[in-house]
Amino acid sequence: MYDSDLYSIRMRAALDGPHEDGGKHISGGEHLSTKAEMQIKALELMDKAYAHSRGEPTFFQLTIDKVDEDVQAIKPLPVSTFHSTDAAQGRRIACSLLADQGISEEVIKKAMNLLESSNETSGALIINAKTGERLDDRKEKGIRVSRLEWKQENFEKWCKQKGLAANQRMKEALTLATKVCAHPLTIAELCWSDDPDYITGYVASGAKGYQRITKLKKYGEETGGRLFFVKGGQPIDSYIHYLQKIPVLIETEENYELS
Ligand code: WAQ
Ligand code: MG
Repeated sequence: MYDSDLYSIRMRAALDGPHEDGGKHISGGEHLSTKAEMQIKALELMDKAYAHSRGEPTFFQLTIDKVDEDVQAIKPLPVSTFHSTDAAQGRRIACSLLADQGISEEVIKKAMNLLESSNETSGALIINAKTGERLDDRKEKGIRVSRLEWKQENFEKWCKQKGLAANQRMKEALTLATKVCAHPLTIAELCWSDDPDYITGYVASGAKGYQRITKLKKYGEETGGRLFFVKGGQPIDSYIHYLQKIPVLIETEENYELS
């Protein structure tokens, strides 16, 4: 199925010291790569960190791990777009899309408050969809989803077929949402960027796909993040293991190899 060794490349960058010493999160990024493409991917991550609208990092870390686990190939979630006139309307749309997944008004309100007040998280917060309680114990670090990739060429072809612009942000976010929503514990994801210059966000679910909302925050704001709403009453250790460790490639055709 997949005959080449794979490497997980992860990057994190912060301002005024590393995250663990209180530095401000600037940027993170992750790739799955063959050895041949490792340098290109590492350079992409450097570019991402050092040309960032949240500021110029003073700390940058790159970690490379050889991947031993078997790769799972999954189809991208279908994409739909909701046009909002401003952030307030966008949030109302997001609330109704989350309610479609059976999440109560009270839990959605709690969740919105969490994202509205969060500008220091570098990962996602895992939320019990029934109670709104946070299930991971990672404080402002959250859980970073890693080991995921969508080959650029396949992504561009797929966008053309679907009549979508091949937007890199969407590529990253749709890759992540597809991995997250492929797990049976995930009910939905809510995301908007913490970058002040990016205001489009989304609600994603296995049931309804990747639902973009064109304006989900005010231009210039640095609050944002990711919430994963999960079924309650289940241990989340293996869920976290899946998010961090199981390699996932987005497959759009029979041939989904990275090279
Ligand atoms: N795993 C977990 N959480 C993450 C990850 C990850 N790999 N990457 C980012 N986050 C969290 C983290 O808290 C960030 O601060 C926050 O999400 C926002 O990340 O047009 O660009 O990369 O369809 O700033 C969505 C819409 C864009 C794209 C989201 O998020 C579109 C975006 P950012
Ligand atoms: Mg960001």
